[in-house]
Amino acid sequence: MSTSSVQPDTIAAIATPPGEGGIAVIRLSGPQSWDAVRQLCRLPADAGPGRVYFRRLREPATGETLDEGLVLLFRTPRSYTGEDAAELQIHGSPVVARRILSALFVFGVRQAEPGEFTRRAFLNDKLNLTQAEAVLDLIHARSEQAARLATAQLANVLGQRLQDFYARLAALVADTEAMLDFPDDELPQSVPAELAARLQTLLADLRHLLATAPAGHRFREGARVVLVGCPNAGKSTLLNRLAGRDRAIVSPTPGTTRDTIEETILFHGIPLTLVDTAGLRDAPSAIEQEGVRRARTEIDQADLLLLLLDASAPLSADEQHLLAAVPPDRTLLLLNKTDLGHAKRPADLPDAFPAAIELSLLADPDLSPLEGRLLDRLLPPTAREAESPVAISLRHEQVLRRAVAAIEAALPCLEAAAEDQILPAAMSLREAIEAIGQLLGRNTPEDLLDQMFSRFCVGK
Ligand SMILES: Nc1nc2c(ncn2[C@@H]2O[C@H](COP(=O)(O)OP(=O)(O)OP(=O)(O)O)[C@@H](O)[C@H]2O)c(=O)[nH]1
Ligand SMILES: [Mg+2]
Repeated sequence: MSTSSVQPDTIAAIATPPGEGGIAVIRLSGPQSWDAVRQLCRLPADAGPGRVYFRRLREPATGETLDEGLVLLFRTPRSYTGEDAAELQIHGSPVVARRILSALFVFGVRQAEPGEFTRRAFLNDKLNLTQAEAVLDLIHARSEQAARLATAQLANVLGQRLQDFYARLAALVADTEAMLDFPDDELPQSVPAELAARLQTLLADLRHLLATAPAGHRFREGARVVLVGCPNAGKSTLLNRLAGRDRAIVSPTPGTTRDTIEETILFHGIPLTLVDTAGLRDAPSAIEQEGVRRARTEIDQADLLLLLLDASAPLSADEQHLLAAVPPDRTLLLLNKTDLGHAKRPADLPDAFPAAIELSLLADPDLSPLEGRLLDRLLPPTAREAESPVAISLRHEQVLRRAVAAIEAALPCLEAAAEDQILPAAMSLREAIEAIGQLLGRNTPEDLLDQMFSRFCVGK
């Protein structure tokens, strides 16, 4: 979707991660890319795509050999970006890769910005915006599920669905606006009713897609799960059990954990950052006080809190303070140490919280009741039912909600079948179509694109 008439310049970047490796890849895109590579590698004048060249790469000024490697050329539009492009596969030394990149700059090539290759692919219609976003998702995927979703989105599964919505909305706008041409009092009542019915079906389909948002968000972003409680409640024991290894020190001495300890696990395909914190109490030592301060910061940042209480002792003043300090809607209460007794029960805890889970981290071989509840909180069963190859991101969700609101505004106008309601209906439908178009990258504001592509790495 080229909006700019300015001839693009030629960009280059190291596409492989920094550090040593088997190979490093330098990619170029733009009108000068073949020329620059030809000069650097002394390629034959008739060199072109479809062949792989093994060449020496030489420093332009001195002729010194910088490395040897494979050279590939791509002709517009059959490249990732849609432009003339080239790829150099060299030895995986960061020093050599940087020297070769600098040598290319001599031939009028410049360093690429983050995401600039993918942005060019988007501008040249090689990818729509949902596919460009999928490239980013795929690179950052932290679980198989996230990678699978990104692959489907890259294959344009989401794009096709949105294109279908776009086409249906465009037809609805045209048919609604056609009604404006009817002379007064001659509007057939069946027409707006038929349009309203089509709009209802479209609305249901949009809502169906919206229902995939919680899963899309979780699998992409994961969740930060923070373990809190009084000293000795069993927080570090829980971290170790969920992580499946002895990550944190466990001891009968209250105040063992002083700093926050993080461990990342995959939980049903969701990347979870588990955070063990210092036990919360009126801390006796300065070090422990700092730990308590950090624990409080973690409480604010958590997606979900697991608050551990000692089931074998009556509710203490510290525990009461804690219950008052955590947000019930983001907290799961655990009554641990049931092997030592039941001095308190779920019914003794404030009603504002969902029912507490009774368990013994020491004696229970199986934590599946806790894991089941944890999964329900992270990914509600309704979100799991909506399992589909597509799961939308936060950006998609926000824009789709705008489209849904606009359609909801248009519907009663059409259902009223009154002549003076047709124009407002058409205007609302145009708002909806604009929102769907924005998801696909049609008329997407420049600053939004900047924001999106700046999240890519250099070289992608
Ligand atoms: N009997 C019993 N002991 C437990 C249970 N869970 C943990 N413990 C013991 O309780 C003690 C404290 O456990 P930790 O996991 O270190 O507790 P913590 O909440 O991390 O404590 P701090 O780091 O001091 O805040 C250890 O001796 C654990 O073995 C349980 O279910 N039953
Ligand atoms: Mg601890």
